[in-house]
Amino acid sequence: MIYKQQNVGNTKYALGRNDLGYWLLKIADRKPSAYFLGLSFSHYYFNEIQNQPLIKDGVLKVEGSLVQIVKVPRHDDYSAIADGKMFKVNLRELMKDTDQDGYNDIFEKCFGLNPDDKDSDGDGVNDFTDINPMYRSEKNKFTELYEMLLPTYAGAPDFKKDPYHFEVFKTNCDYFHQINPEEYKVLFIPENEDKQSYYVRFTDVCDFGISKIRKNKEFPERFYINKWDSRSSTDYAAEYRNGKWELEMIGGIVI
Ligand SMILES: [Ca+2]
Ligand SMILES: [Ca+2]
Ligand SMILES: [Ca+2]
Repeated sequence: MIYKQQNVGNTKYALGRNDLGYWLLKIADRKPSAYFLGLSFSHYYFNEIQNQPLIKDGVLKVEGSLVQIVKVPRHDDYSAIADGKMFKVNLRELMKDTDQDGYNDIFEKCFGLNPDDKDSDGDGVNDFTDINPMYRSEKNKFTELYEMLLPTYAGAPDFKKDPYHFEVFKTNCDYFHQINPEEYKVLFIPENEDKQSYYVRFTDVCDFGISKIRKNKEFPERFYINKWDSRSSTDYAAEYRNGKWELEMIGGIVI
């Protein structure tokens, strides 16, 4: 979603939002870049019509309200607690990219990447192009099980080419962390609140989840795993046979 666009000299700016939050988009010399604002959509609502210039004197100015999200099933409702606000963000602070990897410091801090290292997980691939920038990918049967259960988007745009599109999962599972997804970039949030950044603690950025893998004590080759999204939750029994996982749906609910 794009809010407002503005040209400043030869540079084009726009305010946008995706599943992670708000971004300032910039096109200079035909080169696009995006800077994460770090302002949670759980707390900040931006007016769809912006009457003032977006950029002025090195400051980004956004009109909106301070809100509180009231959760109702399937969608969020907003209730404003203060209307008619003007939010100001210093452009120099916003665009600061200490390690020059293409993600601004604010984004890296909000999502647990290293703002001082181009290659947060040390696998030789820079954060900006790494499909799983937080953890090194490993290949084993349990990471394979997670890869099989990842949500897919049939006929969707090629998210892999979009460095600003991520699926975010909340998990402490090492096997899940080590996936090498095919369709889109991934980020992981720690399960423990005290290890989460302020931003993700207060912003609902997870649309999907996959549980830890549970063992069956009597049948060591049988495992259980649960997958959920905003509308459903499915339980699977999984068995690894002849180098392949066989999944059996054993329960679930639709909301
Ligand atoms: Ca950076
Ligand atoms: Ca980095
Ligand atoms: Ca990397």
